[in-house]
Amino acid sequence: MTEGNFVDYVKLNLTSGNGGKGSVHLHREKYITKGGPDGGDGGRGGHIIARGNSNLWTLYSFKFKRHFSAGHGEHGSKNRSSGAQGEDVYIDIPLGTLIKNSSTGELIAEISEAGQEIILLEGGLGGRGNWHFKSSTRQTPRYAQPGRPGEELEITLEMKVLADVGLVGFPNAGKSTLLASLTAAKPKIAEYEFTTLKPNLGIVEYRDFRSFVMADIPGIIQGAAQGKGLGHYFLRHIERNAVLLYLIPSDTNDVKKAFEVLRSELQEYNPELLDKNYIIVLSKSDLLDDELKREYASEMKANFGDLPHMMISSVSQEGLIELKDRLWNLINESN
Ligand SMILES: Nc1nc2c(ncn2[C@@H]2O[C@H](COP(=O)(O)OP(=O)(O)OP(=O)(O)O)[C@@H](O)[C@H]2O)c(=O)[nH]1
Ligand SMILES: [Mg+2]
Repeated sequence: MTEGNFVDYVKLNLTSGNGGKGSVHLHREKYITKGGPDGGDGGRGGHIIARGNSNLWTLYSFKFKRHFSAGHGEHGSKNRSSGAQGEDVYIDIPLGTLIKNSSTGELIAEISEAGQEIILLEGGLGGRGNWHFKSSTRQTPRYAQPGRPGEELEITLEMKVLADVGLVGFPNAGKSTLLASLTAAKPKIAEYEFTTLKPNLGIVEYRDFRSFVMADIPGIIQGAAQGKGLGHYFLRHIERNAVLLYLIPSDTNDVKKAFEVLRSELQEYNPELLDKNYIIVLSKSDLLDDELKREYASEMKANFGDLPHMMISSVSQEGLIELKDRLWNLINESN
């Protein structure tokens, strides 16, 4: 399965507001017979503004509302009073969404922060009232600008579907292999480091037709939070996963140390990552003979105690069914 299958799309039609007309008005007052021009400016039309909202997780709300029109500016009036501005319309958009121009495919913006605002379409400018056009030769201009019309645009929102489980581990830990054995995804797998350069997602079919989404990301190395290896580029992908699976290969000398390095990289990047539910998984158990397996099992028990931990092999399939059960429970505890 490719990444493309996990992207949700929606098309929206946007119309910004027309600018109000400038006013043609000549000042009139008792005792002043011939006042000058005093027609005010039209108000600008409303903008259409995209706004990042961290409480939204899907594009679902747009299934019911696809047209957004901003308000028109009001016309100017006498005494140089400007027309009111047309009402701006804000479209709340989940974080991690790309906004593209539907007809050209051009990227307009990426919404990545709560409160981030981007004007997608400007409202038309209000026309200038006739008092702007007064000159020595033209004392009483009977002309004012019309407002500029609003614009129309069709945009496409593209959002990466959130993964329920994020795989965290050093390069070569076997993350992609695990994804490939639990899902129909076909990530690249190789015996060298940094085989995976961008996240892969797969759907884990679970019993009774249930399923969850697992994300495989590039390997983490010490210093990743400061940009070593593939750095920040990938850490942001696990910020949005419900559960973390720390994968540590069984040819690691010090499993506890490896786990601590992974945790401290995540912590340095974003301490909230440590609040997520997680499980520590020793991979490649097929490389161990029974005696070594027992040794690792008791070492993990001693180091991790009640923290969720287990041993698996993607090659021999050992532990994979239990792993799915445990992940399912952790995901549901997190929700
Ligand atoms: N014996 C054995 N080898 C495994 C197992 N899982 C993965 N491997 C091997 O370990 C190597 C690395 O596997 P990958 O799945 O590419 O590791 P990764 O964690 O995705 O690595 P990066 O993408 O570089 O971060 C490959 O040669 C795999 O064949 C396993 O369960 N048993
Ligand atoms: Mg990989």
